[in-house]
Amino acid sequence: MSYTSLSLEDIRDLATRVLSQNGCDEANTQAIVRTVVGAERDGSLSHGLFRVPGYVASLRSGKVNGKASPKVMMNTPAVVNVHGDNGYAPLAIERGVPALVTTAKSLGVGVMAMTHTHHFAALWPETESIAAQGLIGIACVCYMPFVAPAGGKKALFGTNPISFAWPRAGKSPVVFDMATASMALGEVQIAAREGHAVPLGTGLDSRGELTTNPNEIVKGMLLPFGGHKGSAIALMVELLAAGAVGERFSFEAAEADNKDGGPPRGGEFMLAISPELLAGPGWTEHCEAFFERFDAIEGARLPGARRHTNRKSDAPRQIDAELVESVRALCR
Ligand code: NDP
Ligand code: PYC
Repeated sequence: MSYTSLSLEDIRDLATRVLSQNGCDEANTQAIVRTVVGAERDGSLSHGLFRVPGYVASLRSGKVNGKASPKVMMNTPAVVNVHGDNGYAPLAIERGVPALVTTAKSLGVGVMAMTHTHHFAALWPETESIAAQGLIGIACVCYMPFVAPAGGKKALFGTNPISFAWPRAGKSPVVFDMATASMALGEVQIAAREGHAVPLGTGLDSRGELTTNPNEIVKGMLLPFGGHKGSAIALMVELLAAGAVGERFSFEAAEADNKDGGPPRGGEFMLAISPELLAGPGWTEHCEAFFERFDAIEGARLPGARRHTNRKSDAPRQIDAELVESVRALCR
């Protein structure tokens, strides 16, 4: 493996050039770039520059609208509807979250139903932006069928990530952001690129046999995390991110997709909750006492802590050299 050293500014410049030269307007470019740079800064390697070739493929094929202007509507006082204008998700999220936050701060809870978007990023940017306003954030999306329900050997679920962020005064939020597949597809693809085996139980080959070879899993299917329990959560994500918001299930998204390598059209479900309005004053102290107990357990760490530690460093990031070359080659 060889690496290219890039500062966060270099990463921002490269991603900006590639996206703006391949059909994104300024607003969409900047929103996507924020997720790409944030991912590389935090060490979310499967959802930073790694995704840029896919973003470009769908701009070039015309599947995704690089000049999308997402519209925010309030269907009821508690429900924020965002129509993404067939663009990438980051701009739709950035436009919708302020209305969601206002709703949750006044009613105690708000739901956001996002449709007509293409999501190819991590979910922590949206849940962290909700937590930054003192609210609990939950988000999930579905994808294309890559995951077999527990007990089955046919993919139906997407890798279906779910993220949860808990606000903390003066501290980074507690955030988890995880595929409900045993591993995100991007992580399996990176293992294949780097020639690493993955743990047994991650997925099946195309004949439905367990394998540790990531190349075989990419041709076959992933399994949910945690057997039937993860499978139930992956099912819930399909129902929330497609059924509840009125967008495509993973299998419908795949059927409608042009297979250009970029993300299919889909929706996102988001929930914001005010602990202040639910629990009343004192919730912060109460929960911080819980986190103190957690931190006292040797060997345990809070989810999100690895990323938030990485975030403090402004040193150059070491990026796979072939990836950097392939992204540079997309500049016109
Ligand atoms: P991981 O399994 O790497 O991590 C999942 C979560 O567990 C993270 O919040 C992580 O925190 C936390 N965690 C990891 N190790 C520990 C530990 N030892 N103790 C406590 N917490 C821990 O993520 P995945 O591979 O499942 O997913 C990677 C990304 O892929 C996600 O950002 C997800 O949103 C994205 N994705 C996006 C999809 C899409 O359609 N847009 C589809 C599928 C996935 P930390 O980060 O601090 O390590
Ligand atoms: O890593 O599974 C994944 C994924 C799908 C869409 C974006 N990331």
